[in-house]
This record gives sequence, C-alpha cells and structure tokens, in this order.
Amino acid sequence: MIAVHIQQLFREIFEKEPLLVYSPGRINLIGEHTDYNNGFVMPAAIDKKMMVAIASNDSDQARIYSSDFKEEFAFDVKSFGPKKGHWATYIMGITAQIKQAGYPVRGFDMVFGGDIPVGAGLSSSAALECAAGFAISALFGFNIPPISLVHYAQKAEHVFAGVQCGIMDQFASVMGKKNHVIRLDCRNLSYDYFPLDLGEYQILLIDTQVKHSLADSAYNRRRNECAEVVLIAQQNMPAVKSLRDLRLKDLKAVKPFLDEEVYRRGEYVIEENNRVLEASEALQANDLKKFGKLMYASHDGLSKKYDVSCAELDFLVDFTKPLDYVLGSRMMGGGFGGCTINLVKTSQTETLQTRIAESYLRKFGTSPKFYAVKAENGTGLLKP
Ligand code: GAF
Repeated sequence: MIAVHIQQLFREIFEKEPLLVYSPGRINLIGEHTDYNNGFVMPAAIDKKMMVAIASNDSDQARIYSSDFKEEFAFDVKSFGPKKGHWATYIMGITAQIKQAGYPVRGFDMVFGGDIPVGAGLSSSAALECAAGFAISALFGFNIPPISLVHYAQKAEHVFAGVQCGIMDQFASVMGKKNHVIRLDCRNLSYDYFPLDLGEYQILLIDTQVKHSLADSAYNRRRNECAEVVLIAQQNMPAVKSLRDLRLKDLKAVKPFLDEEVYRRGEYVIEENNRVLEASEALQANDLKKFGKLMYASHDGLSKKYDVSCAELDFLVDFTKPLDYVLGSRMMGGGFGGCTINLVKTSQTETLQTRIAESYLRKFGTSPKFYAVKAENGTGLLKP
C-alpha cells in the first residue's frame, strides 16, 4: 500500500514520525474546457492518489524527497521562486500561495509519491499541490478552509507551473465524495453531489500513453481564444462576462467579426455547457444511454471544434462506437493525449480491453493502459 511505503520511506530518510495526507486524482464525466469559461463541469475524485508525509524540522529549509523520481530537492521557505518543469515547482507553488495568504510557513521535511499515472490527464499535479498544501496546513495548525486551499492550488499552477488552468482539478481533488460526482458551477463555485450509481456499468479509463508536447501552450491559447470571443461579444452585449453568458444565437450574431476557428471554439464551449446540464438530468433520471450519447457528442466537439484531441484519442473513441456494451466514450482533461473515459458494461470490460489492446498496438506500435476507477473522498489526513 502506498501510504505505508511513503510513511516507511519518510522514517528511513528523516528518522521521525510524519503526518500522512492524501489527495486524489480526478476524472471528469463531462464538461471539458468549460471551467475557465465560468461554466459547468462534472468531475469526481478517484481511488488513485498522491500521498504526502510531512514533519517540521525547526529550520527554514523545506527538504523534499520524491519517491517516484527518487530525487531530493531543498529550498529556503523564506525566499524562493518557480522552478518550471521540475516536480518541486508544484510544492513550491502551493507553499508560496500559503505564505502569500499570510500564514507563517516554516521549514518542513516531506516525502511524497502516489499511484496517479503522470501525464495521463488525471491531475496528478493538482493532487500534489492539494496534498502538499493540506499537509502544510495540518502540520502548522493553519486550518486553511478547503475552498481557500483549492484557490491556492490553482494559483500555484498558474504562477509556478505556467499553466492557466481552470479550477476543476483542484476542486475535485479537495471536495470529492465517495461514490458521487460533483456538478460544479465554476462561476460561483456552487456545487451538488450526485450519486454515481452505474448499475451494471463501470468507468474505464483508457490511457493512450502519449502526451503531445504542445499540450500546455495550446491550453493557454484556447483560453485566449475564448477571451477573444467574449471581448467581441461585449461590444454589443456589455453584460457578457464569459462564454457562459452567451447563447448560441448571441454567438451567431457576432460571427462576422470572428475568425472561423475562434468562432468554433466559442460554439463548442456553449454546446458543452448545455451538455453538462442535460447530462446531469440524465444521470439523475438514471438514463445512462442518454448520458453516453452526450459523452460521444462532447468528444466530437472537442475533436472537431475545439481541436484538442489527437489521433490516438480519436481512435479509442471511434473503436467503441459500434460496441453495444459501451454507452459512451470521450477524451478527458486538457487533451493532446492522456486518457479516454468510457462507460462500459462491467461484464464486458475484459473483452473490450483485449480487443482495444490488439488494435491499438497494431496501429500505434504501443500498448494502452486501462484503469477501472471509482469515485472517492477528497483530500484528507490519514489517521494513524
Ligand atoms: C485541465 C485543466 F487543469 C482544467 O482546469 C480543465 O480546464 C481541463 O484541463 C479541461 O477541461 O485538466
């Protein structure tokens, strides 16, 4: 078990007893690239997590050991800056945000590691920020409110990792609830939990094992394109603050003033937002078939209008379309690689895995990975 491994590693390296904190990765059932447009998303925390062991060291040094990278890193908590591209930047980022909020962070020793596959679009970085933030808060008795932790972790990603992400990943990691999905309104962070009761179906993630290098820059560019639509729309409709405030007919009205590609970005976001609302009704009505159809429609928009898919993701989604034991499939997260999320009949999961593995290997020369996941609780302290 990971918790035991991280705890033992900590004892060996630092020769004292740590506090143990976990923070999960996340899936997103539907609502992609809507969070930074003040729209709706439907994520859940999952049973794959980042573990952090922490203790104070009566100094101003943060000494960190990554169990996955088998590397140490140290920084002075009094004065430091981003270290983009290095795993430590996420921990430095959240530390900086906590300090900036006025909490007197002192030195600490930390070991971390987990079972969230890195680069698979399951938000391992958000989980690390949230786990490290919660650990620092618990260690020094700061009692940082969960929602503040979510904001600090998002800001850490902006400032220290250089990705202008929305709030979904950090929110899901902190606020997740066992056996539930969250429907989050990113405009005001109001949310509802819906039971994730899938009957004879389950959620299967299929990991393409690729992450195309343009992912981060393309992500930031999509944000700018959405902002561009809003700016143009505001000229006629000053009350519009984000794409969330636009209807398709409003967008059509400004079409002549928009680049064709930028128009498609706006169209996708407005449609996806509507899909999340439809999907949450379908889930409440236990209409999984409808939910699955909305997932396919989401992928179609992400691939053809938002242009954040890739050949590997499209292949995996297309593969499932004729199969009556898969209700829905779509790429998940930022895109350009990572996983698809699939609603699959539990009894047919092995058949699906075998068939996909063969075809994927033939086409791309590499094997995909499969993760059947469940919805779990968000960030917390592991009781000794
Ligand atoms: C990434 C981001 F971090 C999220 O905020 C979200 O925008 C997602 O991509 C796309 O829906 O995971």
